[in-house]
Amino acid sequence: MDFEICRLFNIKYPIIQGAMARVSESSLASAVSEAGGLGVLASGIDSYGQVKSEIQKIKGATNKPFAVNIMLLSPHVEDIVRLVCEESVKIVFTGAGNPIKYMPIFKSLGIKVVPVVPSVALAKAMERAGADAIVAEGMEAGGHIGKLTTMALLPQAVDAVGIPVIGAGGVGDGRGMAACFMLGAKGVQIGTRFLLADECIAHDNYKGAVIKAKDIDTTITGQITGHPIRVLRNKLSKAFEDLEKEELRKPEPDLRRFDELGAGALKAAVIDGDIKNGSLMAGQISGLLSKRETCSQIINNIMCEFDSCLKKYSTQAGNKP
Ligand code: TUI
Repeated sequence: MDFEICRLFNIKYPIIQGAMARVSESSLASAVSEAGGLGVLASGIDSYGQVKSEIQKIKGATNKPFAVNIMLLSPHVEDIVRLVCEESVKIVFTGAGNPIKYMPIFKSLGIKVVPVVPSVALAKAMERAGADAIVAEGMEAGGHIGKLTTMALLPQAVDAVGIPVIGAGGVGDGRGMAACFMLGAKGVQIGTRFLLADECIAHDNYKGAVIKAKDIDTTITGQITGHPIRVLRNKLSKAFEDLEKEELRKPEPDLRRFDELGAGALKAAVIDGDIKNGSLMAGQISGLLSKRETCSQIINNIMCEFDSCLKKYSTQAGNKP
C-alpha cells in the first residue's frame, strides 16, 4: 500500500512511536525506525546535553528517519529548539503546548513540523502556521492529555485541515489503526504498546504493571493544575486524588504541592521500577496489551491485523477487496 504519511516522512509503515518522557530514548526510537516505523525521541524535561547525546546515539544506531519531540512545558525548550536545528533533525513533533513561535525557524531550515493537538482550533492554527501534519491525540492517551476522545476529535480535525492527520490515543493494535483510518487518519501514533517493547528501557516492573492493568485501571491526576496526566492507578495517583480534594476545599489551592508530589516520580517508575510511588503514565488501551515483543514484531503484527481488518471490512460490505 502507498501511504501519504510514509512519503512525507520517508518511512515504510504509517506507524509513529509516541514520544514518552524518559521512556522513548535512543534505544526505543532507533529500534522503531529500524523496523520501518517512525521512532521519536522524547526530550521531556531533559537538558540540552542529555538530548544531544541521545540524538547522537540514534544517528549511530540507524540511518533511517527519526524525529525528536519537544515538550513545550520543559524549562529547556529554547535550548532543545536550538539543538534540533544544530543537529539537522529532519522531523520535529511538539506536545503539551502551542509551538507557533518556533515554526518560522523550523520552516526556514526545512524541518518538518508535526504538532500534537487536543482541539480543532489548534489543528487549524498549526496548519496556518505551516505544520506539515498534525497528531490529533484523544484523552485515551497516557501522560498529559486534552479533553476530547480520539473518536470525537479525529474526524473533526480531519475535516478542519488539509494537511495529513495522524490519529493517537487509545490505539494499541491493527483494529485501532484501521478505525483511525476510517475516521480519515493517514497514520497512527502509538505509545503504550511500545513501552512494552524489548528495546524499551522502562523498568520491567513498569511493563508488568501495564500488562496487568485492566480497562478501568487508569485515572487522571492533576486536573486542577491545568496539566491533567493519565496514569495507572497506584499509591501515588491516590495521593494526588487526596491532595486534589484537600486543595479544592481551600479558597486558593496551592499548586506547588502537586509539583512537589510529582517531582522525580517518573524516574522512580521508569528507572527504579517503583510501581507504588512512581508515575506510571499509560493509556487506556493498557487493558488490551498483554505481551512483551520486539519493535519489529509490534509493527509487523499491527500491520497484518490492519490489513486483515480492511479485507474483512471490504468483504462484509459486499465490496470487491
Ligand atoms: O504532551 C503530551 N503528553 C505528555 S507530555 C508529558 S511530560 C509532562 N510532564 C509534566 C507535566 C506535563 C507533561 C507526558 N505526556 N501529549 C500531547 C499533548 N499535547 N496532549 C495535550 C497537548 C496539548 C495541550 C495544550 C497541546 C497543545 C495545547 O495547547 C494549549 C495552548 O497553549 O494553546
